[in-house]
Amino acid sequence: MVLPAGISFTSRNKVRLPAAFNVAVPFIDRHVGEGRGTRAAIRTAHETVTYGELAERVNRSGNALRALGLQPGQRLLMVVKDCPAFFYLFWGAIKAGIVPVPLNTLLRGDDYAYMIDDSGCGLVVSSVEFAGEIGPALKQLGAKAPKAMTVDDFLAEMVKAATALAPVLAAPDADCFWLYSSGSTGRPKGAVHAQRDMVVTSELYGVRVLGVADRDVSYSAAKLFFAYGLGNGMTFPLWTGSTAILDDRRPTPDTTFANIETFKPTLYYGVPTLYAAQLAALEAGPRNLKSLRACVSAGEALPADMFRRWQDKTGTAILDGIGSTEALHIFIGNRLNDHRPGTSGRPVPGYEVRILDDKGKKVKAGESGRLWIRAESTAKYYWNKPEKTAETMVKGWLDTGDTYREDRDGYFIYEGRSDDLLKVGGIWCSPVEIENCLVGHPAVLEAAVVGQADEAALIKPKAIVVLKQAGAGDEALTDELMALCKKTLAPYKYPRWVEYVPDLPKTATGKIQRFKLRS
Ligand code: 3UK
Repeated sequence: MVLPAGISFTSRNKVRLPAAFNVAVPFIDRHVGEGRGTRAAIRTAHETVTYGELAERVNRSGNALRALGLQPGQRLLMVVKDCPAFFYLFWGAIKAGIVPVPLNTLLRGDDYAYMIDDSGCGLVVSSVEFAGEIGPALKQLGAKAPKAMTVDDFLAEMVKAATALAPVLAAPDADCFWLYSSGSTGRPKGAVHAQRDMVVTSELYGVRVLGVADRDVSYSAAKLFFAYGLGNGMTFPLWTGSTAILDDRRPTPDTTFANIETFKPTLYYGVPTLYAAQLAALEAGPRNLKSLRACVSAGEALPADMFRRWQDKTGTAILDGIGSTEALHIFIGNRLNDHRPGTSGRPVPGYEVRILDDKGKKVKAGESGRLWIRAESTAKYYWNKPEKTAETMVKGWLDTGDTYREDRDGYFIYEGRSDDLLKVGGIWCSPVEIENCLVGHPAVLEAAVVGQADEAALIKPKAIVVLKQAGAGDEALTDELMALCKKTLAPYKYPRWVEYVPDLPKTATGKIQRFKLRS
């Protein structure tokens, strides 16, 4: 695939872009000019959207956003399921100079209220399915609430809007879009990404590692709101003029296998928890996965045993790679012709990596330490969080918060988080948030949450609870605690096990020592 006009990469993998630039032009508009107007950009169970239609709808969307009062630089919050309107909103905003902020669609009203307020957005557009959480969030904000509408109402605005839109030009490192990322304590942080960041991930990982090209059909079970899904299911296909498959349902073994059989994708992107469920489902009988040339996994480490079982059953490798919201996509990954199960692979060319000890010195060969990376796709800063920014983004380097070791052959082995955060089904989960929910139950005095491996060797939250009345809780109480968490928090965060103890190990300053509970 030839790079778009005016864009190149140096021999050291640095991107060169025009000084006045809008990233919607190479991702959306150029395909029409290059003769791909009638090719499918998006396929769903209900419709196909061609590149020509996409370009026109992106223009209508940008015009509609401006007509709704959004100014260049203002934020558009999107709580949108995987559907073509996600593309229209995201790219329409960017082309009109507005900053789209896609949010995790699995969160609760309280989470949304925080992000709506923190972002200072001018408009919230959400799929009608999430009204039950967005409604209360807006109510909670009262007079501070911005304008809000459903995706369907927005589509109606688009119909009224003009079909031509000139791109608003900006510098390649100008703010372009945000993604929220969670921490172990405190609220989510808006990671601000620049115009050039999607160009960098699409070319360095999408094209040069995975070989994504115009004949590929990409299907990401990981949703578009996730930086991983955003790359897999939207930016890589659009960068290469190829096709993305979208499904708005919750991914299960049944829906994902049926989609692979129907749409015959060449690339499939999942997370370990889903691969585990798919492997269990494959015990019941084979499925036709012959269209796939590669499968990718990220979000949490893929156990080596799952790699082998998947290869035995399907004949296809799962390429594990580590990425992050701040890096935008995968920066260490396995390749089709170079992979080692149980590792995250080798650094993606264009991403510098180093493993540092407690004093900030490089560790000796083979020793573990904290992984830092440097590249042109990393977030510029966290919105409104100068201290977090200063801690995490230091002289162009990004602290991943992960502990890693490099083996003798240059493969990187994940050894856990440097903080207490958990990844559950590939999505962040803060132990503190779950603990705060558990102590909201009248019977609970204190709680600590740690990760524990399930039968597929994947981490899930476990609660260790001290009751107000001495003694152990019964099964009914355990059910109540699980139900409380499911109702109050994003449902994937509930503890899968509850253990009752007389007291918790604490530091002299009263901080729970979660590491003692893990062992
Ligand atoms: C962990 C992994 C071991 C690790 C993501 C691909 O997951 C993504 O972004 P998030 O911001 O989380 C980042 C953190 O998740 N992690 C991710 N992948 C792996 N740990 N092995 C892996 N393969 O702690 C990392 O710091 O939610 C993944 C592409 C884009 C992404 N945003």
